[in-house]
Amino acid sequence: MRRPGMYMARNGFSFQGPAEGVHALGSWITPADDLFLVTHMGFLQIDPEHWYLDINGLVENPMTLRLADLQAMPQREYMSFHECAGSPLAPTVAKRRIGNVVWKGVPLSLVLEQARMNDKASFIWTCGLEWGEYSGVEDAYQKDLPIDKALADEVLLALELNGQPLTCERGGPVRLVVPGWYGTNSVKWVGSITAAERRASGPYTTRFYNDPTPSGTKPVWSVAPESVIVSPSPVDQLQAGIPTRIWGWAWGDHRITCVEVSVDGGGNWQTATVGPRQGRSWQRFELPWTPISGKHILMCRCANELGEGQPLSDARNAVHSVGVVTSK
Ligand SMILES: Nc1nc2c(c(=O)[nH]1)N[C@H]1C(S)=C(S)[C@@H](COP(=O)(O)O)O[C@H]1N2
Ligand SMILES: [Mo]
Repeated sequence: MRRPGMYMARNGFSFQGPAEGVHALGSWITPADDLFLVTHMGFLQIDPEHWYLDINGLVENPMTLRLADLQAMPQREYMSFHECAGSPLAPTVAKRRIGNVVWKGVPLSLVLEQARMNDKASFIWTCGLEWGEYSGVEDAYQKDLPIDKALADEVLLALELNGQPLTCERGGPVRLVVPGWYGTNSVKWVGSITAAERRASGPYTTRFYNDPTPSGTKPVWSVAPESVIVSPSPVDQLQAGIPTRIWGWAWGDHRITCVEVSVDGGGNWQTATVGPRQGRSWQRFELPWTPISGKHILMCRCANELGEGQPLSDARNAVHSVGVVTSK
C-alpha cells in the first residue's frame, strides 16, 4: 500500500560496507559511516511529517501513531551488535556484515500495551513501507516476531542510531530493531504492526530467511556465536620476533564465554582473553603473539554460555581466517 509523502530514492537490492571488510572495525562503537547498509527493494525516502504507524490486528485499541506521538513516549538506549544474515539465496555463505551500535527508541512492548493486545496474539507482524522487486518477487517487506521476543524490553521502535536521527538509508524516521536477532528482522521504514495468532505468510518469512533443517525449516532469528579477527589484516607488515597481538570481536544472541585463536591454520588453538558485554554488544578478544618468519593462517572460533560454537565451514557463522606474511 503506497502512502503519500514518500518515494523510492533508489531501486533494487544493494549492499554497502567498508572496503577493508571486518578489518575496518577498529572501534568499540561502529560509526554510522562504517556500518553496512542492506536493502532488498531499494531505499525509501519518507517525509517525517507524513510518516505514521498503524497498530492493528488482535488489539482492543487499534491506533495510529505519528512521529511526534512516539517522540513523546518514554525512550531507552540499547547497545547491540547489528549483523546481516547474508543472502537468503545462499544461507551457508559467511558474509561477516557486522557492527556494534547504540539504538534509541520506544520499546515495542509499550506500544503493544497501549494498543491493549489480546491474549490470543502469538506473533507480531511488522511491515516496511517501501515497494519494488527482489529476486523475482514483488511483495511487501513483512517480518514477524514470536510474542516473547516482541515483548522483550530490548526490542525498540528506533528513532536514533549512535545519537543521531535515523537517515533514509537506515530506515528512518522509524525502524524496528531486534537486538540479538539477525538484521533481516529489524524492519526499516516500518509502517504497520499487526498482532496475529500465526506466523506471517509473506515471502520474507517463508521463501526467504527460513533455513533448511533435517526436519523442515528454521526461521533466521537468533544470532549464532560468531567471531572475526580485526587485526592483523592481510596487508599489515609484521616482523618476525616482534611481539604483536591478534585481536577481534565475538558476538551472538547469547554471551560469549570462550574465544580460541589458531596461528597455524587450525592445527593448534590457544585461549584468548575475552572482554565484557554491555546489552548485546560484541565482546573484544585478544591474544599476544610473537610471530616467526613465513606465512601464517590465523583463525578464531568462539563458544557461548550455552556451549554452542562455530562450524569450520559452510555456515553463515563459519570460522574466520586471515592469511599474513611475516618478514625477517
Ligand atoms: N523495510 C526493510 N527493512 C529491512 C530490509 C529491507 O530490505 N526492507 N533489509 C533487512 C536486512 S536483510 C538487514 S541486514 C537490515 C540492514 O539494516 P541496515 O541497512 O541499517 O544495516 O535491515 C533489514 N530491514
Ligand atoms: Mo541482511
